[in-house]
Amino acid sequence: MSVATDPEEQYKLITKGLQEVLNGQIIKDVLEKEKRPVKIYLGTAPTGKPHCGYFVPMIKLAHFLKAGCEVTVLLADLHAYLDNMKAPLEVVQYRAKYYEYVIKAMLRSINVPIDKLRFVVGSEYQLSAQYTMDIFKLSNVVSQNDAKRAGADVVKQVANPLLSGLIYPLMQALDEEHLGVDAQFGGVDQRKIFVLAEENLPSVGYKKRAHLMNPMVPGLGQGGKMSASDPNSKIDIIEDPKVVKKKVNSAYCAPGDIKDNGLLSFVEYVVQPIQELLAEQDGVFKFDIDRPEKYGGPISYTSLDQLKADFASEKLSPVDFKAGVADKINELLAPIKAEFDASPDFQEYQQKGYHQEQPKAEKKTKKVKNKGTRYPGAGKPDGASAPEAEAEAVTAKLEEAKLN
Ligand code: STL
Repeated sequence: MSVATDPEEQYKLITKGLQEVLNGQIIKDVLEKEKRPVKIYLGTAPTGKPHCGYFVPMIKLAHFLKAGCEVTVLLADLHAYLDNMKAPLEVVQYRAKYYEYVIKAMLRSINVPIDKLRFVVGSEYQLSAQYTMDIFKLSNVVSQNDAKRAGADVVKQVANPLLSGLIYPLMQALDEEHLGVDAQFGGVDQRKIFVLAEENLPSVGYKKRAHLMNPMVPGLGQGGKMSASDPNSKIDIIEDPKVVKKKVNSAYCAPGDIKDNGLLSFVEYVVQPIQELLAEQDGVFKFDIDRPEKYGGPISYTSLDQLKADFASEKLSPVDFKAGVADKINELLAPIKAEFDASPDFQEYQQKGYHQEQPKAEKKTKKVKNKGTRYPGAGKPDGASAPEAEAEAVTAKLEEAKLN
């Protein structure tokens, strides 16, 4: 992979395909005036198993690295915990490791050199005295309302919201300073937190960062939905080829409909950009469908527009298109699966991180009256322990997981 050195070319690559850029001038100044690598980070909370949608941010990491940037991936373990305990402390360290292995394998699978890529686990610095003091400082300049609104698109919304949901956005803003970056990258769903960071870091003596936002790419369910309760709406990165076929076959894909079509979006936002990256040339596209002879034989597309046009006019049927997509996904996942199969560590992290994962059955919940602060445990998930014990357990469990 060749690395871009011309500031204009670098900036184009850094912002390629993004939906929105805030304060791009900060990046231009680093490239043109300071003439040093731009430092960018992507934060991810290691909760559920990474799925094929993960290729979308990975493609951007590839662009950043190709533009000579120093890229950090923050494995935000405490954020995963703060977000309604989406990842319990017992397993969050394993999930963080699993994410690291998956991300590295994904990048290697698309020929991206990862020597300039740094992984940081949040709890490594977010439990320091200085970071804690910064949360307190920020909590003195950000209103409860603003913190709540900032997290509205990111923090799971529940009937009786916990205080953790207000801390989450403050910490994300502080991560920019503590990771020492020039810019933060994420999906456009992060926008409100990004704006909170821009508006408030200067009030506690830190500089404002640039923000880079990817569009949201639809999943495989109807209306582009990806739902935790429907396992068919997401294809894991480590998935058996037969399961891939099954999930693709069950994806919503109405004949002639190119608007509400998650598979077509996948081709547009993942397959094509990866091909462009691998070929180091824009506009390349190759999509082959191994159609049986009795239905007309193999088809080969060299343009996404042609593929879309044929699907829209129903010249290309959902069945044939799905067969092509399933093959493509399996082709993309094969080298990643091979790394997984060859690495006992990779397997161990998956096993330990997700062994207790069970499909969330719709639980019948009793309507609990909001009893306010006189009842500190009210509305907490089952099994939550006393606050002091919980606090000690946090540090102990994180330490224990690190030692293992
Ligand atoms: C998710 C899903 C997602 C993004 C994130 C979490 C981001 C988390 C995060 C945490 C701390 C940071 C930055 C980002 O400093 O799409 O569950």
